[in-house]
Amino acid sequence: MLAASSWLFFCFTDLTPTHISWQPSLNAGTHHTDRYANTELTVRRGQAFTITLYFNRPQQAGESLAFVTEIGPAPSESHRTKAVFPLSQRGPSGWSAVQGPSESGYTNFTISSPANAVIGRYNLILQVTSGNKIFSRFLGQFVLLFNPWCPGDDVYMANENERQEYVLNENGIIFVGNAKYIEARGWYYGQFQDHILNICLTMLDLSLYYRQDPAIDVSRRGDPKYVGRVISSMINGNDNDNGVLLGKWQGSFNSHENPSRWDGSMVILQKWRQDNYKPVQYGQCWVFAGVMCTVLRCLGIPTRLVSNFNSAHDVDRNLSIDKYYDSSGKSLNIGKDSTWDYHVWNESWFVRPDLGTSYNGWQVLDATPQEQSRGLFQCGPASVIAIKEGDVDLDYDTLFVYTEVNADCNRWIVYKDGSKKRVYCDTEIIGRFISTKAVDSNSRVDITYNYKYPEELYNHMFAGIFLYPLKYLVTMPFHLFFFNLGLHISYNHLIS
Ligand SMILES: *[C@@H]1O[C@H](CO)[C@@H](O)[C@H](O)[C@H]1NC(C)=O
Ligand SMILES: *[C@@H]1O[C@H](CO)[C@@H](O)[C@H](O)[C@H]1NC(C)=O
Ligand SMILES: *[C@@H]1O[C@H](CO)[C@@H](O)[C@H](O)[C@H]1NC(C)=O
Ligand SMILES: [Ca+2]
Ligand SMILES: [Ca+2]
Ligand SMILES: [Ca+2]
Repeated sequence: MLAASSWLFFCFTDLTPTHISWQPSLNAGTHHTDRYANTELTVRRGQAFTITLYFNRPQQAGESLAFVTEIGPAPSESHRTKAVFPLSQRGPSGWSAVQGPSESGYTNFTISSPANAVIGRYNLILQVTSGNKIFSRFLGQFVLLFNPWCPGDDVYMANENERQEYVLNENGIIFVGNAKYIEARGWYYGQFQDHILNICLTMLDLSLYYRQDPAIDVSRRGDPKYVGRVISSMINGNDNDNGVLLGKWQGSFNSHENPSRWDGSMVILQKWRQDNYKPVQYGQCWVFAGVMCTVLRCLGIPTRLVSNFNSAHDVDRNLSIDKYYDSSGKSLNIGKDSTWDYHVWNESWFVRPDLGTSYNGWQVLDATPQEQSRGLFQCGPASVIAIKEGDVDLDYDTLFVYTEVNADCNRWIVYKDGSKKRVYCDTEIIGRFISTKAVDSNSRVDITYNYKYPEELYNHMFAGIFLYPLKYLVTMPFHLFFFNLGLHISYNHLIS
């Protein structure tokens, strides 16, 4: 903003930019953002980009330049949502700018952001200091994204083929069906198509997290764990948060779309926007997952879909799917546990400084509204390594995902006097053929071993003790521990 007292003076003599070139093709190429449909500069954090400024006259001695970046409704240096950085000095903010040689009225500037910068849409401002006068000129807006190509970024992924697949591929395969017959379904993510980037940024601003405290919410958007959790709450319309999709699992869909008819995320996200951010009807797990994958890839977080067959939904969280029958074998409608033929979630790739380096790598984010977590329908990120090692008390929702892939299935007979007896326990049926699409091809890769040790190991008494979630032993009721370890008697003839 121009100081009022100096405007006349400014018009004729103050150094002022008359035109800016964002160098779109140069920057988009080096930042792997050339496929986004939006026209404003879109770059990734932790990497330099170049802009060109044309000035009304050459710079004179005694004049100095600085840039200012601002994001969110209340930018502040303490929240790292504002940075002021003079040329050629890397300040505490981690932002910096270097000036190139001037030539016929224009100058190139190379601007670098820190690898942990908040992502989203920034204002860029030029600050000119001349003697004791400072004035600012708004240059325009640019979008900053996560950067899997940058080793300092939490979402860094070392392998170029994996980055091409998990960040840049707009087409995917979702594995559905059941454990005996796995089918592949095509899915169009379309993360670079018209409006999608803006829709994803709007999604962040509609979340309950933002509405509660916009300044704090924006300040946390440099953290992929946080962004992933917010997005997982926003893919479902539960909790009245204007989320993208409402789920429906039975009955008729009336005039709304049958979840099996969708074949991509782009149409759903565009419909959500056209309907003024009213949840789109209807989704089921693979639709929730597909849309989430689009949003996360669009924001630059490497993400893939994972299908789990015979997926458990353990409502009371005691690691057991309990089904009840009367003495004649009729199924009784008690207990809320259930098993899905398959369930689909996302894995995103980032580090877990909050848990320790051994939990870095793939993280489960599940956007299907199954259970509330800390008051909202959201799930994850849960470290896949933590799930395999049984570190079920770690953030976020690790116990829930552990049971999805490794609960036991117990059947009970309930007698007339109300007493019940367990007649069947299957420790292997839950969590089979955990699948994802291969990098570079449409084939299925079985990643069950990422989530669990071979079932035989769990079933062997001694190996069972060794592998049993150590942390869980501390919090698990004593009787349940023995129940799970000692009583792995199968009554296979009862399998229907
Ligand atoms: C400014 O940058 C553009 C794009 O990289 C380049 O073509 C041009 O030569 C640069 N000009 C100067 C004076 O460095
Ligand atoms: C994947 O994550 C996104 C974002 O949280 C979510 O919308 C989507 O539903 C998830 N997909 C699955 C299968 O859980
Ligand atoms: C799990 O909890 C339910 C409900 O509290 C209970 O009926 C069931 O017996 C428990 N399962 C096991 C294996 O203890
Ligand atoms: Ca929601
Ligand atoms: Ca249970
Ligand atoms: Ca098991």
